Amino acid sequence: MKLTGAQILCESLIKEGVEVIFGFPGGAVLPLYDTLPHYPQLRHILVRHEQGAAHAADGYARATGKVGVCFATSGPGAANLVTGIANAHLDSSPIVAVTGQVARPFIGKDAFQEIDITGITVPITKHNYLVMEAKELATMVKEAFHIARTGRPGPVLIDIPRDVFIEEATFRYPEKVDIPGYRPTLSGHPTMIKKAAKLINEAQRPVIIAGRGVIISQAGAELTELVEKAQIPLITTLLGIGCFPEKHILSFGMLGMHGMAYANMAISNSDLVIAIGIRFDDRATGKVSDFAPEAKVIHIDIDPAEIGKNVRVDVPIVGDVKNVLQALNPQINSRTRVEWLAQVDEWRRQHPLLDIREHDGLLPQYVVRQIYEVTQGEAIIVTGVGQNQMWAAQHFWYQRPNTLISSGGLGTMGFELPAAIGAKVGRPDEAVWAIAGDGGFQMTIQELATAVQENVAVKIAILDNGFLGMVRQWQDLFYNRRYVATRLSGPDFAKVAEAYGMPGLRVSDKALVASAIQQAMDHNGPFLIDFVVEPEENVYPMVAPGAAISEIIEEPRERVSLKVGPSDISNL
Ligand SMILES: Cc1ncc(C[n+]2csc(CCOP(=O)(O)OP(=O)(O)O)c2C)c(N)n1
Repeated sequence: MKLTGAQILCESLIKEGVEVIFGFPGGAVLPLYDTLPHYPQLRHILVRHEQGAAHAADGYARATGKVGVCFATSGPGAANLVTGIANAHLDSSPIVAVTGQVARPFIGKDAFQEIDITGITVPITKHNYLVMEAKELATMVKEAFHIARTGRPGPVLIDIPRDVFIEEATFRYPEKVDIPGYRPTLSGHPTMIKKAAKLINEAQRPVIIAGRGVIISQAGAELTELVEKAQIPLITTLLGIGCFPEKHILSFGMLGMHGMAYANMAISNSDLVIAIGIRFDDRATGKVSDFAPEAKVIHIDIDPAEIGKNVRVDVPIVGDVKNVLQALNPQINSRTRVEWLAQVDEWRRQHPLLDIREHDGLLPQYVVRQIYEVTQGEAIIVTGVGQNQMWAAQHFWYQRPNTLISSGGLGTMGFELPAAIGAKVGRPDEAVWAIAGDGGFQMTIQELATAVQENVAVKIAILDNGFLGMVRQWQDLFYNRRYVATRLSGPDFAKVAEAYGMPGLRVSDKALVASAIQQAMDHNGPFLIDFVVEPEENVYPMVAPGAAISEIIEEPRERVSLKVGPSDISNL
């Protein structure tokens, strides 16, 4: 059967199970857009900026575990995807980005809207393709999806010249993929697994640090078995949050710069770190030479490039987390670790993170806590970057995988709204809340129009402190309170929401927070709340940049006077 390149692309996407595309048209992709109406199975969501398309595809991928897809035209359209592709790359999120390119005879001639997007995206994609013949397209799409979703997932870009969309070729979708040189190692080496089991069985003060690799590998059950059988405190990275129920008695929170003090102390005093599906990011490890100084390190990861990259490793295990844990768990002895757990628990009691000080004004932590209370923890939270991100991680208890969606590696302000739109499109059954800072929100604010036009019922909570809060916090703590370029004016976001066609509320009174959240939940459509919060609140605890994670700056004690805990916090 002969089809045009555009038809081949659409047929191939359907074969891959694609249902939604986030995109923005232009000249080079016009033949593709002209074909789309013939494929009603493919829902196209028109964003307002291509960065939004890439983030939405990323949010969709993280919320569903499927590959997210975005389209953009050549030149500026493709360039606008770059931040979103890099974001997906650093957080191992599987997306396929399709870009139009100028027609083949114009390539390399600085033609109108020509950029070398395959060149630009080499370091931020897992792989990319420039399709020079329509007959190659189906195989390339098949490979692209295979590469994006297997091994360590990540973004793949397919660049298609305008005339390739029009060229005809025989369509046959390949059954199988064969990419010599790309064979992710799935099973861990038995000798290494045996060594790891021995270390775990002999350890006196072990900790597990679990990351997004556990979520990607869907290894929650295997992780729980290991934690409970060996009675090991479980700590997560930011992106690992949700891989293990945070209300579980053996869950000891998040590590790192704004991690729980007791998690950082447990790691710093441990004799064995079992790192599972993590990449030892510097925000997690702090000063590497002082990281877990007394511990041996077992590192399980599917990407061999991660092993030994940042932290010395005693037992490397390259493989898919689920497979490795299935092989490891039977070799682990059931045992108790009364003293060690009592010690870690004692640190948890000495350094409670859950306190919110008594204050007449509206504290941002209080808003996050109220979202937790009103949703009863049943929501997907998509964060911006900065203080709002850390409070969302600290003051909400995540019980399920993929319920915290956050830009961890790249730290991309503006991720929250488009990624929340993607998450809600992928999981319409879930309540999806974007928790934003007023700075980051203004970077992709235009996607409010996308939510309205497509009636995507995201709920948006802006923690509006009138500052680029996290940067102001660094100026406060490390630059003698010289607030340069961090005071931020912004609009009344509730009015902006209304102008875009969705309801908006502006809340500065503590007493009205819960009812506003409830009102948003009850509304059948997108809804925005502009929470005008205390402008100079800081995130604690904090480890200063470059310091060891054991050097924890805690909230000044006199400010912590009232405990406002969620009703079920006694289960912790
Ligand atoms: C695109 C981008 N530019 C700059 C930064 C640096 N940065 C990190 S946090 C932050 C402040 C964020 O302010 P806001 O969005 O208001 O959130 P808050 O920290 O106040 O919660 C900045 C500027 C970034 N992470 N991303």
